[in-house]
Amino acid sequence: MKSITLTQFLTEERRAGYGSTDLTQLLEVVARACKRIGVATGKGALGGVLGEAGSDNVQGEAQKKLDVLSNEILLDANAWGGHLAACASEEMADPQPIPDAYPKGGYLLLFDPLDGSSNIDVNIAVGTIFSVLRRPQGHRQDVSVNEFLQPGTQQVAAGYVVYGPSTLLVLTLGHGTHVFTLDREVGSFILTRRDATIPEETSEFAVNMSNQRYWEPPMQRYVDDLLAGKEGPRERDFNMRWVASMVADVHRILTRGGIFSYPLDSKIAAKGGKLRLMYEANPMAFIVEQAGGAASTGRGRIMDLQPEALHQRVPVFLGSKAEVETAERYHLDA
Ligand code: FBP
Repeated sequence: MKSITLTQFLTEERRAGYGSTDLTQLLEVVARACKRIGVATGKGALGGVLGEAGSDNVQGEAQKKLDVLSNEILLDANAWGGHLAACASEEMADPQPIPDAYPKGGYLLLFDPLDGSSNIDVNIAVGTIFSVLRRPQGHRQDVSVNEFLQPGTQQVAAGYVVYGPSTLLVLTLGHGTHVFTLDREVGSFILTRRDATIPEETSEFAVNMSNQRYWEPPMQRYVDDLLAGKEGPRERDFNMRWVASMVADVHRILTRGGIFSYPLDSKIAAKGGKLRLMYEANPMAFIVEQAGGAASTGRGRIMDLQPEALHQRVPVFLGSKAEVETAERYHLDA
């Protein structure tokens, strides 16, 4: 099969009415930046990138050196291209406007520069997650944080990169979900799975079970019934997986089905959840829905949520459609 590069794929998508020249170039810049993050991640201790950075992010979490480095790589790469008006990141309290030295474009980029931070120092797959929005009509010169607070349905593109045994880019422009593998010799992302689809049914769930005693009663019942297996009301056995890197858990689900959940629990209730809506839940929801899956808070579609804050957190249930709907029923019928 003739190999299709990311550039060729985006050009064909554009001809099919998905995206624009600016969006194509923006996604190529993001992909190139992720190649650099992949190189830094791959160097590990040899690159001096392991361990803590000695600073906290806006969420009050200790930043890893790779969190800070990945954030800088994405900001630098996207500063001069002329496609963006501003970037927002898990590692920055406020959006960063494009420097006045460079032309501003019509798009807004949000990212989690290094997802799965707790796995960096133990050499388990980590990733980058990103989401692209258009600037609202009639916006003023200076970018305000309110311009970013658009529902997930307004995303024009979303993706994640997994830095694992191979480096994979998973992307949607609202016309299916597609997987690219980095050819490390050539340095190009090559299309290796077009129109990825998530099986409707699954017998595999992913959740941090150590939080069980803090979960709401509906979640307790839902997981109790999964664990009861074929002797229980679900009448079949379920397997469990938890990598603790959302990108890796979601990629497993994109590959063979499953349900990923980070539900509300009494430890994080005041924060509204663990995972961030704008640069974790929304982009993953867009990718999963475009692959035939579903993404819910447990009580409603994630992408229909009207964001109230840039670093807002939400409960997350995503993956195989029928299983996400089942999890929702446990919460809505409660
Ligand atoms: P960050 O690493 O970007 O902060 O992301 C949060 C995250 O690491 C997800 O990737 C993962 O699914 C979850 O937190 C793991 O949570 P826990 O440490 O409770 O298992």
